[in-house]
Amino acid sequence: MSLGIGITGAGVMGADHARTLATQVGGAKLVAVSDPDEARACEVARANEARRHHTDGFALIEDPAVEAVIVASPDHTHAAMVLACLRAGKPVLCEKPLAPTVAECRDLIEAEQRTGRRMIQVGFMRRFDPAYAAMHATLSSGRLGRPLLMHCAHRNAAAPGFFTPEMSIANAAVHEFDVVRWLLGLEAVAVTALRSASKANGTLRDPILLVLEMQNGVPVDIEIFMNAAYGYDIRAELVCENGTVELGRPAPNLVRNEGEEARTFPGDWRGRFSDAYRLQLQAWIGGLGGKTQSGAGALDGYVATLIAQAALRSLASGAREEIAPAGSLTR
Ligand code: ISE
Repeated sequence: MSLGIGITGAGVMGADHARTLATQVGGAKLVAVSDPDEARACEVARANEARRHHTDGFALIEDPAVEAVIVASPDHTHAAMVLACLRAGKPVLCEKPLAPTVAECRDLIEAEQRTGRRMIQVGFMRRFDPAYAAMHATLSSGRLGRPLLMHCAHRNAAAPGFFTPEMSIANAAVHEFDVVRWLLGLEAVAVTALRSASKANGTLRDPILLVLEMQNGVPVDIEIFMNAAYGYDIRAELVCENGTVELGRPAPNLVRNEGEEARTFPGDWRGRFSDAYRLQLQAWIGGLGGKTQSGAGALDGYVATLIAQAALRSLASGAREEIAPAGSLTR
């Protein structure tokens, strides 16, 4: 039987999820799309054979044809949309961040707990990326020994026009916060953020260097560069007692031409992480209806936002900021 899925937000990610759902994922069907821009909602719905569209995300959530929801509307709408899904009893896959503030994330965890079941998955799709999964498997095999430290870089060719300085951390670096916790199985205890002398690129003033201190004394450095100009480039190398494991490069082919050899970088994350998005959606749909659900949950969304808030404080203060333990909140 095919589950009816609704998507709130018909922007870059909403349209991408709609296409992946319509063409590459089994067991579910896109039935409705919402966007305040009606023409856009209608276009994404029609292109992916969904019969219904709405200009209001809450109307989509209430739509009886919608049995589960993907929230891909702007970050500041996430908390209200997810809460509406919980009230309507509809499972939700929410794009990251779960919500921009720790208080909103905490409210969502509590609201989910009141339903008595796991209803929220957060779109930290890197957990499903084959290269990150292979890195996880290598570390888990134990052959490299214990992890000692980790290097990460997160480079975009150019930040979208709507990007604010806070979003470099609250929207982009949250991917690293989540995947590092997931890979190492350790929590972050402190963060220090350093801004570079800065490339002349307006208000973002990037790149930013973050140093996360994880439990067990494992440091992780993360470069966030939203205007790296040359392409989308995600790097990670885990340094362990007996060796290292580094994330493979996404472009498999080497092109030789006019005295040079080159690999091509994807323009943005949709190309680099297309497998991850597909596998994430398939796993989410497969896990609905009471079966075991994989992927990041509400608590993971909360922790990522908790680290992001501490990193933003560090950026403002120039000081090392401690990260409060997730405390009594339970998975
Ligand atoms: C974007 O929102 C994403 O989710 C991408 O995965 C990330 O790499 C990019 O920096 C974000 O802006």
